[in-house]
Amino acid sequence: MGLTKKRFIADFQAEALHLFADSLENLSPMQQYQALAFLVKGYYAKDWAQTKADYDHHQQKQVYYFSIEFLPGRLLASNLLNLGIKDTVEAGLKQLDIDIPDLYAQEGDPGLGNGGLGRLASAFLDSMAADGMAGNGNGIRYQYGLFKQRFVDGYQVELPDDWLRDPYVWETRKENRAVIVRFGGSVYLTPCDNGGLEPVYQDTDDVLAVPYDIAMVGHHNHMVNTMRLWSAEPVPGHAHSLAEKSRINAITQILYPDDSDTAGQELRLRQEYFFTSAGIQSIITHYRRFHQDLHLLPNFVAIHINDTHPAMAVLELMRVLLDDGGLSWEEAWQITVQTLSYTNHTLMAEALETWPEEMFARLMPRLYQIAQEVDHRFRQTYTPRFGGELIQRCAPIADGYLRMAYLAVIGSHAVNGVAKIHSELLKSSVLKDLYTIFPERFNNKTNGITPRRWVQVANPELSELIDSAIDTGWRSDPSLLVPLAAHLHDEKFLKALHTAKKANKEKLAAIIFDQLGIEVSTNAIFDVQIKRLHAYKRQLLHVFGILEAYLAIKNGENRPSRVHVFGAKAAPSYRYAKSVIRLINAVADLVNNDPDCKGKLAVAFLPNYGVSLGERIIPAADISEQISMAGTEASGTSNMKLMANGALTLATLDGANIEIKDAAGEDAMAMFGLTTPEVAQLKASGQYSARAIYEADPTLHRVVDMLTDGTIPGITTEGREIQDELLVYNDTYLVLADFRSYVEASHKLDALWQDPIAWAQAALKNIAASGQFSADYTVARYGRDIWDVLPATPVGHG
Ligand code: DL6
Repeated sequence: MGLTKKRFIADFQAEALHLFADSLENLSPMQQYQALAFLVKGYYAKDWAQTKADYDHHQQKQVYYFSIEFLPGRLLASNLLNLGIKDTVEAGLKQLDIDIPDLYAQEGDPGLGNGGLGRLASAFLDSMAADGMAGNGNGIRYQYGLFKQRFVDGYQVELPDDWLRDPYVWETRKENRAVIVRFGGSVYLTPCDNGGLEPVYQDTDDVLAVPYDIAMVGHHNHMVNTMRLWSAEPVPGHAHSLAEKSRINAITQILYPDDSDTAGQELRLRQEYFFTSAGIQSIITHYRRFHQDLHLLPNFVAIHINDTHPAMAVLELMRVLLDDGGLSWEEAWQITVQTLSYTNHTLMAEALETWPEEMFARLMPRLYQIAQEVDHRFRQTYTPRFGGELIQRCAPIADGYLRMAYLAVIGSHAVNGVAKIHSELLKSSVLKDLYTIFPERFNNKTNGITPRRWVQVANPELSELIDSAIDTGWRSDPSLLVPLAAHLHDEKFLKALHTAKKANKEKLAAIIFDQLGIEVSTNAIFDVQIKRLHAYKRQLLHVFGILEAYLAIKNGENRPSRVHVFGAKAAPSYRYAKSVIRLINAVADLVNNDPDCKGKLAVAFLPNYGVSLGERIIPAADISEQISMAGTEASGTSNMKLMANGALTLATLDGANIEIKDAAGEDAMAMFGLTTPEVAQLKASGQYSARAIYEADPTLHRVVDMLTDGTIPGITTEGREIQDELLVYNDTYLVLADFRSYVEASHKLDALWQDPIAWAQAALKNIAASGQFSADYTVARYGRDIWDVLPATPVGHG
């Protein structure tokens, strides 16, 4: 948009006056932020309305991305960037003498997700808008986001994340689009006029689903899509008791701080049905404003099931088509399968959702009837060809449970994993039987990230350097980063790369000092691991690497200086993960307070990791730790963000690390550890003995002993628990098996660090190859292969 600095300043002053009846300079930073955010909302409002009108007018096919989690991060800077007015606005703020970083920091960070899955969903919404695809998000407006993490005596303490305490400027309540979601009661079928059967509901618990819409602003294309988050409220005019009211409010009150099990089962199930039903109903209502014929639904609507949480979209869409649309089962089923698609994000058995039949039938009796019919027909259709045993293994209902991943595959025309290896493993393990039946449905869509946020907004130093070398085309088309590799032998450029990294390290060092009181040297290697705390991600292996270095330093060995930076939340009910947090903090205390380690080794565990903290850590990273046991991390996305910022990946051959290796080259990273087939073979052989490895490696022996011998003060209980997991329960995630090769790979990086030019070259190779992981290309591939929706904005050659 053609905005001048002068005009912006006048608009901003007028907005401040309008909102707060005062002049800008008298407002608090929070008020100034709100005035600016409201102003920006006004700048795109017309495009938002126009985009919706255009989609309706051209009857463009719409994608609805159903996800129980979204992690949009702060929106002010990214909206300004996408509108093309960031530089103008910042120049205006400067003229007004407003502290720009402080202003941005006023914005809350909506913690509406746990980790990678939620962030990916938000990246996809951002990219669909950038690509000019008609993409909508559909989720839950949790009143409390993921907990705020604090450390007290090294222990994780969870505080409520009351993110709506200050008004959330970006949302717009759409009361006129509210729908009713029905729970419980009973349902029976009765003959109706057209000779069929129609359901009659009795004694249902009705809940009003009220949508709050948030704009997803496209990059420089005047297109603005919508993320719709639903809030549960009592139905006006219904005589709800107080207890009923609080049960209704509870539906959208909290996000489950756990992505790996179904804690709080019944409420979680209610949440899933709530946002799925509200989404489907509103899609069909909108569709029916323009079309009579429901058979054409797949021509105009694609609904994507992000992990299994919205898998009951299969049943809910069937319900609406059968009961409200009056279609036959066969017609409704064909439409449903053509409309739906599903992404699996994990192979972990504990994360594959199942629901007890009794609970499901009690909460959603009509959906349960439909599920039984789906199950019955599935068995009837495929048993003759595939045999009863295979069908029993993969039917949607078995042994008293509904199996949501299986239901999602059976009710979708496309199923994908999120990295090449993960998609292959789906076919050979958890979804093997369904792959046998429906091979044509399976495909891979490797995850992607938003370089606009992770490079352009988070790392202006690097962005400007790239501009100076290859011009600005990469900002819209990150595949144009490839020619950066021409600077591989340009020493001036390599030095400038180092300087840009150093500037980001200075900023992170200031945050570390501010938050933890730890002084770190920015000449050190910044070695970063940022992700949910889970045993399979093996933060423990990283800790063991630190202890190995600690022992070496105590032994007088000279190593390049390293600062180990962690960011990780553990699910409150995940005891082992919390013990690892306690251990990391205890190791930090040990190392940071040991004079022998000064300037050589430091550990900083920054609390409350989330999108905004990620934006501070990632640009400063030299090493990206991606060290899950091979075959467990579906893809990972922090690996892509860190790579794009020039960090060298220290990794197992797991998830998207493999594709990063193929893109950047093996010499631009450090790979180690058992491969997925080796892990599988070792486990299957029954020959693995963690104790034998421990006995055979004196350094490892010493490291494992440190957990309980008092060297690391304050971890008596946790140290024992972790040691038992390794030596008594035989090390589920093969930490000891990979220890030696991990340490060797890490030493390889130490050696490379001694040659700053060689290091900068490796960093450059990563940056130049990172463009292919832009989510703009990922969603374009979803559009082409799955949704049948083409980008309206050219997206380059990713
Ligand atoms: O696909 C996004 C993200 C992947 O990058 C991670 O590898 C994967 O762990 C995560 N999966 C989940 C699902 N639940 N669990 N566990 O969050 O998805």
